[in-house]
Amino acid sequence: MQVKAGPLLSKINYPADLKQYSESDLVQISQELRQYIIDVVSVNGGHFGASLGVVELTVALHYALNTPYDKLVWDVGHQAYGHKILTGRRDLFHTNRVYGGISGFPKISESEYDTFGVGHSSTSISAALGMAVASQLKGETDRQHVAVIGDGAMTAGLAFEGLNHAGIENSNVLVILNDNCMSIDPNVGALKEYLTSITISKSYNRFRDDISHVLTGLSKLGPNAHKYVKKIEKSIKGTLLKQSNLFEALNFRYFGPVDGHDVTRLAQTIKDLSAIPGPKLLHCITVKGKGFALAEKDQTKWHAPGLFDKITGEIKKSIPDKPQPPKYQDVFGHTMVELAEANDKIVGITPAMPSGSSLNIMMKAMPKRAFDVGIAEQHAVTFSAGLATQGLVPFCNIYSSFMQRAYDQVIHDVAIQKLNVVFCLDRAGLAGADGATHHGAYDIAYMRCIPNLIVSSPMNEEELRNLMFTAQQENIGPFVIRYPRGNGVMPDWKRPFKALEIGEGRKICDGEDVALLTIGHVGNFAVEACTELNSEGFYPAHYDLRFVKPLDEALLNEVFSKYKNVITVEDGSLPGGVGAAVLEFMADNNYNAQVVRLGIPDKFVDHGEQPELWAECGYDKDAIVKAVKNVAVKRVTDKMAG
Ligand SMILES: Cc1ncc(C[n+]2csc(CCOP(=O)(O)OP(=O)(O)O)c2C)c(N)n1
Repeated sequence: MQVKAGPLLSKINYPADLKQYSESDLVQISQELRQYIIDVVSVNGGHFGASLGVVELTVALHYALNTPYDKLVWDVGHQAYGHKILTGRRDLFHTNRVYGGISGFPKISESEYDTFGVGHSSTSISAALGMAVASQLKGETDRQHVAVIGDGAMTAGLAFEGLNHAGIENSNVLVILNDNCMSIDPNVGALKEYLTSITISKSYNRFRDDISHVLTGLSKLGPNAHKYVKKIEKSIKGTLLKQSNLFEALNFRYFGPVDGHDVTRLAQTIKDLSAIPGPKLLHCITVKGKGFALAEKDQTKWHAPGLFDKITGEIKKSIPDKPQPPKYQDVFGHTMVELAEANDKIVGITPAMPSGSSLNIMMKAMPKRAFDVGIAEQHAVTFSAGLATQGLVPFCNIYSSFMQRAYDQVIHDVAIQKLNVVFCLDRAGLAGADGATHHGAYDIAYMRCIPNLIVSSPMNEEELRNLMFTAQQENIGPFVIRYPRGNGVMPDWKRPFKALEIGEGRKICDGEDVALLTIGHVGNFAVEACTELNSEGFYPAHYDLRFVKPLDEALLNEVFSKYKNVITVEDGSLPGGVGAAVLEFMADNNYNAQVVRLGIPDKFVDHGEQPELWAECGYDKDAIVKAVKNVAVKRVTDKMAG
């Protein structure tokens, strides 16, 4: 649905149009931009609070900088809606995150203003530094390079790797720290406490005022003005900063904290900072959800609230007429508490996704035994490994795509040492509207090649519970359980626990001509497909592998002895996936069957609703029906003929 922009915003297609306005118009432009985001996101969905919080910063940046010549890099990119609207995509914004529409994150192929593709956090400083060093090598010394990074994203090791390097390269990098004290959930850790302390400290506020005073006058003083700033800074630095300011200690010049909602002052400050060479950090204080009262109040809920009524703030939820199956993540969350009540060795770990993973259920019930470690996937894995060396059983819950960050830790810290860490990979498979950066497409391929790992995937809620129960038993070794975003299939999911045999799959139904081999939730697509096929006279067999590693060899021997056609179905990449594992088994054991593999092809899949993407990739119910009909023989039974 197209939404009408306000009178000033409707004339801004690109930053050049924004620059036609005077500084005094920036407040109204910000208001109109904020309203436009509210209007569209309320009917279209998407991330919300983060973009509202940086409206003024976005306007100020595009007003003060010369984008796209100057390079503006957004961290994570979930806050870049205002940026998209001001850079040629206002009239496309209603297609944000929609199948075939624009991406919910900056994307190089979408616009020259999107300098770097994002979705995962904490890349902006390294990327901006790379651009800055390239400019230096090319002699483009007038070019600005700005990384906008949140206090949540700043907790990651990668951000510090970037700061550490930038501090010794004398290149033109401005890091804008967008400090709203929030990650998706409240931000955690000592860095957050440090940022709060410098924000409220009297000396820093005095320093801030001195600096802003000088900076405000700077543009009037002409090209040599930064010399004066240096002079003043120097006098303060010796006594106050170097010893006590983290960023100064890393050779950054620290400015702030400043009010991130004062658009005019921000624009002036950014202009002034452009005249100062070398690495700089501007500490902006903002409010996540700014300008939409409910979003300011419950910032976690309004991070990505879904559709809502923009007047009443009521979040729209369809009310089902019968009990619905739960989300897999909630089954994980509740089961954690149940298991941990019975086994005091169990602890829970999440890197900054308490509500996204539902570990918050355990954090509330057992605050001492569940840890949010910040956006720090590598640390989450090695921290879990450390816990496991001492006999604890850590359940480390990481979204499949974010686990890509911690691959070496899985191998080096957990698998080689055969430690009892349970990895619960949420959002495995195609994740939906977040798109290519967030699809959990590769975990089967990258996990199944690691020795000592058990890799599994439940077909439903009961199986998830049983896999979790199995994984926490003594000396089981490293154990991966992958499950998708969204709901399972069992409204009545809370069944008693049952230990499963490691590497044992199960037969769902016998059949003729062709066997379907599935792993995980997509097994339900096969069940639906079989129901439809049976009604049309096709009778495929169906097996749920349950384990990717070790594979159920007895089951596969049965399949290859009985069937000359095999169809594998997985919600993961075909290269290296379960189908590939089945082919390896077939070749290694001298079987000779026709194997068709359904799953995610060798390409990056864009955003859309999950069913749209399953259909695009060809492994939804219809695709399975089609694949079976291609190879199976139709039987006309008495029942059908009658
Ligand atoms: C590597 C990685 N881990 C986790 C996430 C999930 N995630 C998206 S936004 C976000 C919070 C970011 O907080 P912050 O940088 O402070 O930005 P804010 O939302 O507060 O504006 C998290 C944890 C991610 N995008 N990337």
